[in-house]
Amino acid sequence: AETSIENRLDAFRQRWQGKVGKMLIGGEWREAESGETFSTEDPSTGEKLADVASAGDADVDAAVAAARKAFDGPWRKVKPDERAKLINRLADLIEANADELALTETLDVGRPIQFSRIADVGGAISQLRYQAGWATKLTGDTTEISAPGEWLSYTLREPVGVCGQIVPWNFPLAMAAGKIGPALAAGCTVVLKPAEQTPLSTILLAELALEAGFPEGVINVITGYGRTAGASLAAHLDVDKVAFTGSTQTGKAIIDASKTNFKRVSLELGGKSPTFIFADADLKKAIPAAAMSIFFNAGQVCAAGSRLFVAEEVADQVLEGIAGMARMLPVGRTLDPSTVIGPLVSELQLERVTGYIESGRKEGATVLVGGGRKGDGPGWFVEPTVLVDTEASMQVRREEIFGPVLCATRFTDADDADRLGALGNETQFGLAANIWTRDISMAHKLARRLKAGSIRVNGAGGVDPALPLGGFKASGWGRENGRAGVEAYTELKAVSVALD
Ligand code: TXE
Repeated sequence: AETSIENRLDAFRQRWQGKVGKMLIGGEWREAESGETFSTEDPSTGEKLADVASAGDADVDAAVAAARKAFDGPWRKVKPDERAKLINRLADLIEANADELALTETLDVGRPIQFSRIADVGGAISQLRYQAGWATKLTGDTTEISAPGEWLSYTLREPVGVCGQIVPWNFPLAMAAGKIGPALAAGCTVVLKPAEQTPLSTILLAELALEAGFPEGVINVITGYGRTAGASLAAHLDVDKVAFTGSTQTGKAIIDASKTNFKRVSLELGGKSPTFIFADADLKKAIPAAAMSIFFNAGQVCAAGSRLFVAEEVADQVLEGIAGMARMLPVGRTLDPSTVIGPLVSELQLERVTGYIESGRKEGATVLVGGGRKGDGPGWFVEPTVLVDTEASMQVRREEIFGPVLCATRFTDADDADRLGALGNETQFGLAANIWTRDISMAHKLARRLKAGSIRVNGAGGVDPALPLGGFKASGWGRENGRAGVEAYTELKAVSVALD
């Protein structure tokens, strides 16, 4: 049975108030060597939730050294089935602590309480259970080679080593699980850094990892700012791989920093994903899905459907339908169980998003619904917004807004798959796309033409750990999840033995 919200809030306050959230380094809980801290707030109210340690170079060094020691020592000897058991045990502990984790995510991220249990806690559990399975299933190949004589040639898949993992603030717990899961399954050790806006659930995750029985140093958590702790981790000479999810701009900084030692880099960056609704689509499904694709989590989703291309014949009906949802969806504080749309994560994000809406107005877009901040605080709420008459050249059509702002455009019958594909591909991004049509050939033709890592046809949904996730172009490097995701935590080695 779920404990009441009041009891859970009391427990939360007791857990965090007047204390400094510590970092897990080499199995020990530590404050920053400098003694510096920073605070995190509830985006619904602007109130401070907790202070946590602010890592500097010395702390990053210590965490990397601990991860190295574990990688070279005890973790090496842990067999695949034992790694799987540990990862599954962590998933079980997350399940057992679902109430606390869900409330923490609601308060720290600004996730409406009705979603945090399924999206955050459920997402983390499914990630870990899926990834645990890979620990016992990674294999190399044997191959005949063409050199003279008789040979035995085979490939070894080895863990890449010490991994720095940098996570953003929109889905901290689920993304942290999605990062550590494949790394641990492959036999790597990790130094994980949550975003400075949302460190709390990752600290809880570290506690549960200790309880699950991971050897010390296998999972290290450092909290801190991107420009200090994040940059230091990305540049560290003893980190073998950095896995990053966040903005395209910071992705570039990660690439630069990785040059110190040619560490492996995987990047899951921004998006500007299109939704196509054709005249023959099942509009009863397409309209709410298109609306939730951009309004869910107040648009703070990398794969959000932020550009809508709708067939002229049904455009009025679709736009009115989406606008109706924008007016009707309850926007409000995250602890209210009826809230569907919560706040943006910070005042800075509020300024960014309202700034984009203004720029759209200035460049000639029309606001069909919404159009600005909701209320005047406290809390960083933005009205679900639809901009129509948008042009490809507009900033709102080209850049990731990361707020509940949809840019809509009509297309006509004359637009064939080539032309629509080009429309979909008009931005620097290529993360995801949604297609709504009953014309199966058109759906498959368009899916081929779109430069996007994930495509959904006639259905909506979030991340599934079995499916590769990642982007074309400026949306990133590599794929997370699926086989490709776990293999990205391995090095491939070819061994040839002359048998003659
Ligand atoms: O992201 P950053 P921000 C996009 C979205 C949003 C914009 C800005 O468009 O409006 O980014 O958000 C760490 N070296 N996305 O500024 O900076 C930082 O501490 C190493 C899309 O919050 O990318 C945090 O842990 N690390 C995205 C993480 O990077 C650095 C989700 C993300 O922060 C660093 C989030 C540095 N130099 C934002 N600078 C998605 N793909 O879902 C920062 N960090």
